[in-house]
Amino acid sequence: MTSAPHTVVTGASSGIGAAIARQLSARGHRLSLGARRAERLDALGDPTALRHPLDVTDEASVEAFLAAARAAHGPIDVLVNNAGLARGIETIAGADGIAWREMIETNVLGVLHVTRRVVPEMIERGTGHVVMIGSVAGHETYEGGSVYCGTKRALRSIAEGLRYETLGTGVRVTSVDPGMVETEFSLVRFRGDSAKADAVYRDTRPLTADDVADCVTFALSRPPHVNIDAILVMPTDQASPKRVHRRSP
Ligand code: NDP
Ligand code: 8X3
Repeated sequence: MTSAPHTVVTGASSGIGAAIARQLSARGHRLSLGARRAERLDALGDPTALRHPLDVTDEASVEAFLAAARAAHGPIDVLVNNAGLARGIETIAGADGIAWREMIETNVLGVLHVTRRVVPEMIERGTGHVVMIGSVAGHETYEGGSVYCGTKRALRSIAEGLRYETLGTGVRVTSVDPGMVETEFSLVRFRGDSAKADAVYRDTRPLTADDVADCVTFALSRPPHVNIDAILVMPTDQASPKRVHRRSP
């Protein structure tokens, strides 16, 4: 890997992806940033970064994004699979299946669409690092979250499989699995209902997007013979997805 790695971050228009982009920009990475709301990528303040529309659920969009990334900065050294979402808290019995498709297409197939187009050149070059942004939800399931949790559990399997498949090639695979992080995540989950979203973070102290970006930056900055397989990072006030300590206001 060169001293200025070419790093792709999916879903860099908000929250954790934006924080990762800012931290890696400060560390001199050459960035390719994608999201559907591409206009937001300008706000990250790195004029040298490629800022390009990306919908990870659309294979043509993934192809166009990666072609633009390679044209801008050459071969990809680091891929951060961050784009993802939860939609709703319906039970299996109460769901209509539309949100399931969106979550599975984004969080599982979206990651696969990007990863399968990037890993071959990493194997060929004998270097590269793939980072998955998983979740505590991939470790413990909760009512109303079975499909979201299932997508994040799938990511753990995909990371594990990729680690076996790239063993001996020099490619590294890391999963960063956070607990509650205050971002737009809950606003998206509750379809713009800010009262419900705010209640998730009420009277407690969630992680910040930068806390998660710190973990990514740490994993990426280890020497090439060190692979951080997984980091499960929680707020001190959270013991599991639904066990959150809240202080009296
Ligand atoms: P945000 O909603 O703030 O950010 C999500 C990002 O994903 C946005 O940049 C969004 O961009 C992007 N995204 C969503 N769908 C697509 C798509 N189809 N194609 C491209 N980009 C897409 O939430 P977070 O920052 O919190 O979420 C980032 C990751 O962290 C997700 O994978 C999430 O599951 C995970 N996570 C979040 C936790 C939390 O509590 N916040 C905890 C554990 C994990 P745009 O809409 O512009 O396309
Ligand atoms: C997001 C964390 O607990 O809302 O991945 O599922 S949780």
